[in-house]
Amino acid sequence: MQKLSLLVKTLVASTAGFSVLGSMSAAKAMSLVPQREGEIELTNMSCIVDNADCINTTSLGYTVTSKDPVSNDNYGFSRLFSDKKSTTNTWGLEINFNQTDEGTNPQTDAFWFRPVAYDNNNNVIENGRLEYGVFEFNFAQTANEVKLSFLDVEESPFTSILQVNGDSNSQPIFLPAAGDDETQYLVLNNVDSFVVQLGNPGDNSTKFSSTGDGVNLQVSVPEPGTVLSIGTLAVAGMFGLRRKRNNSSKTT
Ligand SMILES: [Ca+2]
Ligand SMILES: [Ca+2]
Ligand SMILES: [Ca+2]
Repeated sequence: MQKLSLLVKTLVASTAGFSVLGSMSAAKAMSLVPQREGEIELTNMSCIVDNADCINTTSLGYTVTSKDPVSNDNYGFSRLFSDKKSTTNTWGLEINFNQTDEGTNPQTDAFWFRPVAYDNNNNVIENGRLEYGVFEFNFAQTANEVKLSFLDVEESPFTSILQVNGDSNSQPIFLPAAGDDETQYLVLNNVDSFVVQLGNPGDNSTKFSSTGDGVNLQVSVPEPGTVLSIGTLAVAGMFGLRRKRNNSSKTT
C-alpha cells in the first residue's frame, strides 16, 4: 500500500511537468511497443488480421491479455494494435484507422498501443476508432521500472491502472484529465503485471457522449545497458567507500 501512495504522488507530479521522469531521466528508455504496425497477439483471443500482421510479444518479454470491462456492460473484450499516426490502416473487415483520428492523435510518428473497442455482439465501435479497452500486461521477469505514457486522457476518473502484480486489494490509480492530445506519464516499480484501462466509451461519458474518450498507451523500460552501467557505478562507489575505510583504519 505504501508503494501505491508513492505512485499516486508520482502521478500528480506528472500533470505539473516532467518531474515524474526523475528516476527514469538518467536512463534511456526502450519502448516495449512493437516497432511495426499490426495486431498484438493476445493470450485469450486470436488475431483477426493475417498471420504476418499478428505480432507475438513474447520475445519482448511480456504478454497481453484482454479483460472484460466489468465496469461497462455494453462492451466486450477489446483488441490491441500497434499503430502510428502517419499511415492509414485497414484491419479485418471492420477496422479503419485514418491518418487523422476524430479525437486521439499522437504528435509524433512513434508507435503506440491502440485499443479497439468491441460491443457484446463482437462488433467494433466507430469503425475501430474508439480507443477503449482493459488489458493485463504480464512480464516474464520482474521489471524494476516501467514507464507508461498515456496519450489523450481528457476525462477522469476512467483511464487507470486497475491492478498491480495481481493485488486485488489495490485501489485504482486514475489519471487526471488533461488537454487534447497531451501525454501523461506514470512510473511503476517492481512490476510483474499490471491491468490498465484505456479510455472511456461514449455511453459512459458526459464530455464526449458520441465518441467517448479514446486513449493510446506506450510502455517502456530503461535500456538494459543503462541499468548495467548505473549498477557498475554503484558497485564501484561501494568499493571506493570500503577502501577509504580500510585506509583510515590503517592510519589510525
Ligand atoms: Ca496507422
Ligand atoms: Ca482528444
Ligand atoms: Ca478515436
